[in-house]
Amino acid sequence: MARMSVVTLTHTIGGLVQGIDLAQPPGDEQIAAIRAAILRHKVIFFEDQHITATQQRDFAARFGALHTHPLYPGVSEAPELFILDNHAGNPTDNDAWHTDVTFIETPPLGAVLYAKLLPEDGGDTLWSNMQAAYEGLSRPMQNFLCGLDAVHDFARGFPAKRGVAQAAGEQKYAKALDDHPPVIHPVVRTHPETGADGLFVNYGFTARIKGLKRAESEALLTMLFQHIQKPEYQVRWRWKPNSVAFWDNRITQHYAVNDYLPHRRVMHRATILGDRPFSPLAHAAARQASSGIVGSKFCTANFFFLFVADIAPPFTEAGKNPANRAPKPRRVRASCIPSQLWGFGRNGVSTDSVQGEKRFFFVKSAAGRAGNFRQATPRPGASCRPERRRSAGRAAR
Ligand SMILES: O=C(O)CCC(=O)C(=O)O
Ligand SMILES: [Fe+2]
Repeated sequence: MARMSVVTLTHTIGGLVQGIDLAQPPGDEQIAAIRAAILRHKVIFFEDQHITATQQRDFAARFGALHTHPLYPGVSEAPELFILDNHAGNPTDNDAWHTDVTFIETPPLGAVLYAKLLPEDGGDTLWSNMQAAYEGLSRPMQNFLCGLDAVHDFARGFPAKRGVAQAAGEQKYAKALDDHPPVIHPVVRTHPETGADGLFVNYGFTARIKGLKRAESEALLTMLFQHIQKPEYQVRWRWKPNSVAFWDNRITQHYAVNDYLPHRRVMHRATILGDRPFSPLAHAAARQASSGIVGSKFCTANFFFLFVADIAPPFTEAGKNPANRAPKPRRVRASCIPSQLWGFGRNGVSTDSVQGEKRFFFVKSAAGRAGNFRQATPRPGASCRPERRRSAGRAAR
């Protein structure tokens, strides 16, 4: 079997993978190489791939559980895949910058998109690198953003009048709306595998920034939505029949160019579920807590008391197994943490994926009340990352 290699497409984002035939189920080593390529290039492309819907599904499933879209029509042989069939009667509605499916608690890790039928020209797709976009902001802006949360709303991305909502029919749409209340994600997300920070708000689904006045939120989001469109952060992919794109949805946004009507363009997408986004502040505190550093005993109003417990077996299974109904912490540590740590998951449960361990955070305010910690305001001058690392995500000058 040929060795896999990757041609860099831009300094910032995009790699063309060679030496892989996706019709031959890749072995563990190839999957690891593909994963590494995605982490490095953020979106990778494969050309001249002849795969069935089930092969596409099975390939994507090597990277995680698959998400079934609540609105788009599925492929009959593999209903987890959905069909984008665009033509004069159904123009694309993906001609806006977005990160996929951020309207759920655990937005996709990535997606595998396969070109089934292409117009003779046009129909390119652009991806933008959110690590580079974040690093392209000033340090004070970065520090401001990393203490914020945003509301992501299915109804913003899929209003009733949107083509896909209409095509889904009233009943399916009403159920999808009901099943997807707005969710909260940090504005800056630490990548769970690389540890890189990236912007995690998108025009498609981000409705507002929590805690800001409406005009402030709109102004800030408008600035960010514009900022991520800088060509320096992008790659533009010109599709050929049977090409595949595989992107890391945790650190990119994309845009489908709508310039080929009245011609037809058909794509199949497999979507791989990811984990709950966490902010750089939450991550820094998790690392500090897990390294056993105990903070000041005198928590101020701006700090909360943090207990970190390593529990075996996992808390989520405790209810199922009678032996584990009252899980006992093996180790409990306590620390004061900055109050802006509202990036922790709901119910005080967070996954520190970088360390590959599950940790559970029980957060109580210094005053002894269960923390309303999501609304705490950042300390002036608080910093996302006390010590800066040089990053591979920086845009070319
Ligand atoms: O059609 C495309 O090129 C991209 C569509 C899209 O946004 C997606 O598949 O997530
Ligand atoms: Fe998309």
